[in-house]
Amino acid sequence: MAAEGSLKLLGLTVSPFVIRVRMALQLKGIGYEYIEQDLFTKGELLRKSNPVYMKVPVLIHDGKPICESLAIVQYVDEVWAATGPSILPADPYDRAAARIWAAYADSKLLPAWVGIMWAATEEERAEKVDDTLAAIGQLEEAFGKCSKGKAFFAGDSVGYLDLVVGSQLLWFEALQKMFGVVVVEVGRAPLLAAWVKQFGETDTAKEVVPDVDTAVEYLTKLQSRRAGSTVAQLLS
Ligand SMILES: N[C@@H](CCC(=O)N[C@@H](CS)C(=O)NCC(=O)O)C(=O)O
Repeated sequence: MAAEGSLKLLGLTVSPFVIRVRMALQLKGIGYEYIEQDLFTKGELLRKSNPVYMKVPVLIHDGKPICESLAIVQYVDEVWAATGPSILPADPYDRAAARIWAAYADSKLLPAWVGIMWAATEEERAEKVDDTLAAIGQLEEAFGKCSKGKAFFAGDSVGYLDLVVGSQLLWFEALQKMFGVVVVEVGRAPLLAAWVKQFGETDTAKEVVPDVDTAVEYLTKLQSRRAGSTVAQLLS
């Protein structure tokens, strides 16, 4: 296990990308120093650690920075393979499926719901809601296949795909609160609706995910500071 101080995480509390990394570290029971970043000013440490994208999360392990949340979660799983539960499935086919659906969740689902928040017109918002629900429909099917009848994407307990999709649930709540949009609706996605409930009750979610009001406040602040700008700096 990493000693305190040799593992640092540069993050933003409400970022789904950061949340999934914190969940991975929580699952493994690994201690780390968390350093919240101001993405409006971007400090020296972030610029130096992730000079290509200057985005969070960045994990700094013994002075070596690792960026991109999916790469970080896989890194954590490999480096601390002997600590805590495995995050990626052991079976190569299941592992490939989890990676494929994780890529889908980030490339299709996430931009769709981010689009709901930043839509310029009601028409555009309705389009983004449709895109989001279509992606949820795909993930409902994926859940059926991956979970094999169990409670989580990974089976009996939380794994890679649970973290990748689960890290976005905070914002689903925020979307409901701010725009009245129900992303995972029991009639359309019964398996995912049951999973959302189960996932929310895990220690992983309880210890890592902030209160929905934190997300709402952050978005409200962004909206006022970036009127007319795109979402690129928040979540892409
Ligand atoms: N693909 C990246 C995305 C990370 C990302 O977009 N982070 C946002 C916060 S949610 C960020 O740092 N934005 C700052 C910027 O775009 O300048 C990952 O998976 O880590």
